[in-house]
Amino acid sequence: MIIMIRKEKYLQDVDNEVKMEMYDYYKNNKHEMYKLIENRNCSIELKNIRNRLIEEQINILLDLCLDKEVYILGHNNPDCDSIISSYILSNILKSFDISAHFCILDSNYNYTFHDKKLLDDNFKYTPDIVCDINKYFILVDHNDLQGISKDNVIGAIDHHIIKYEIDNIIEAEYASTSLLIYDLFKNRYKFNDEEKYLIGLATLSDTEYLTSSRFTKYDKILYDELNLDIDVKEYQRKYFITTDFSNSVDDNFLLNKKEYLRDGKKIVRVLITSYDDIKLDEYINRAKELEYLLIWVNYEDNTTTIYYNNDIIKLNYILSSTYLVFKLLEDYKIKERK
Ligand SMILES: [Mn+2]
Repeated sequence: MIIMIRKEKYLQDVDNEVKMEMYDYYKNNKHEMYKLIENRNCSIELKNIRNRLIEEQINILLDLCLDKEVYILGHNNPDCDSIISSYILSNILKSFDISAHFCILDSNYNYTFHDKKLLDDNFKYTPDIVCDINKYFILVDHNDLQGISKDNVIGAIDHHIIKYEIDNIIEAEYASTSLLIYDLFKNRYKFNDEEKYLIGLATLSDTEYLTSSRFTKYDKILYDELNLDIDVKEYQRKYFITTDFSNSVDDNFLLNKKEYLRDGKKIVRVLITSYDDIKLDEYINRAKELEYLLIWVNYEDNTTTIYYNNDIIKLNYILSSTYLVFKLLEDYKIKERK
């Protein structure tokens, strides 16, 4: 197959007015560079360097795609953000004359039940189903290999913690990968209204409908830029799936638990989401018996209750990220000791 490339279509000039010495430091320390790119909140001094590094990373990624047939892949059990970011990125690459496919793998890639209705109602495209993984992939919304050979992965665009399994990663703390892709490419690609709508939906889904702490003021600026005509509360009522309390407590513990390793210690956390606190005590008692960490989020009152190690912590805001709950527990312990 012959693929025609017009490189000038995407290449952008990078800002030359950065402090070369500092720039070289990051350029020569990939680990440090990724960490700088990750942090949207970096100092003003570093902002230009960060921007330049990001633009260069995009150029590197696009360069690597030029002579290849590229498959854009989200994580397994894909959610709205995985599916939409792979779809959108494939459109962007195609606009640069890159042969790109938005895809899923043939096993373990059913849409997650959380987002199935949201996708079924709003997303009309079908991904390519890939059986043979001997292809070139760009990963979106995750950055671990999940069985794919490192040599077959060109790069990744993601908003989760970097696992350092692959090269050429653009990872930053955005509300959704879709919103990150929008920000990365908005000067190079003209997003149409439908694409903006889909990016909005992925962002709603990844932020519990704009209520989670993951949705920062920077994300809000970008989200507003999409200029969507969406009644968020209505979408939340329609599509946001909270814990099904017709299940037994133990079934819900099983369905909503995840294991974490923290300072060498295994912690099992259960995340329960609800519109009231009626069954809260029952769940706390069970978490106590099992010695689990329980995070209970009430989306009606916008409150969070955390049970861990015989302590109950009540928050007057939503904190559903387990990672942030760990940080909160650690801070709380330090304050206790003082
Ligand atoms: Mn995501």
